[in-house]
Amino acid sequence: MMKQSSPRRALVTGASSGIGAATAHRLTTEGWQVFAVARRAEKLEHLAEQEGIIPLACDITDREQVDQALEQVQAQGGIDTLINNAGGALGIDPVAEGRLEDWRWMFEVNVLGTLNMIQAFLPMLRAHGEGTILNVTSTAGLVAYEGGAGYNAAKFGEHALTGALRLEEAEHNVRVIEVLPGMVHTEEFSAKRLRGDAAAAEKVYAGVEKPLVAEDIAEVITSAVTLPHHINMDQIVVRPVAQAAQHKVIRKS
Ligand code: 8X3
Repeated sequence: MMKQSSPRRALVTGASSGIGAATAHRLTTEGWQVFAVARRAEKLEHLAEQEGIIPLACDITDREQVDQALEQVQAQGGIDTLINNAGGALGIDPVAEGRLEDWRWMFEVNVLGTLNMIQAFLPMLRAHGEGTILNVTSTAGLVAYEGGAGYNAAKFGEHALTGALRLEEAEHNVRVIEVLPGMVHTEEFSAKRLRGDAAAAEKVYAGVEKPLVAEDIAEVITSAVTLPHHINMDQIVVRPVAQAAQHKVIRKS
């Protein structure tokens, strides 16, 4: 069996911005080598300047592209850690009016894209001997809320996939970590969900003292994957103090 390689090597999806970009940066400052994956190559250019980051353009919803990414990673030494961060929400419609195309996109990127990555990279992680998979899901995968149904359904799905995977992979010594962020103020999450309405997106965080930022989640992810391999932080729910629960957010005007 191989031991943890030195330096550690990860692949991070959704790495062009937000939590993914912050995680790629944070890991490289800790001495890791990081394959930074995003759909469009031009969105990864700014990352390429950082030592230790290898940009890799790949649409995770396209299995052929994922298999090509696997080949490139294999050719460049492989990974011991897969961080499935790509995902997102689209729309805040009630179930009665939800748009099928939004639901489809959310299932594709949150559930099936994650599945593609796991299926492609599992043999490499098993062969390593001390592999790690970390899925960034959401508190939306634990509690449903009004206007959240499509995103809730997708994140409940990704949460379930993660739980089953942990049970299945323990015998292969692949640890499976789930990070479930609550309210995180990133430049893209709410803007995308609210179809580009920047003012409405800012209102999501209005009056919230110290909402979490991408770097906060990157810190949690880095801690979890840096712990000795026999320690599995299997579910980590991360919220700002001001968000005591999905339905209870303290706002100061
Ligand atoms: C984001 C958290 O509260 O918008 O995944 O569902 S929330």
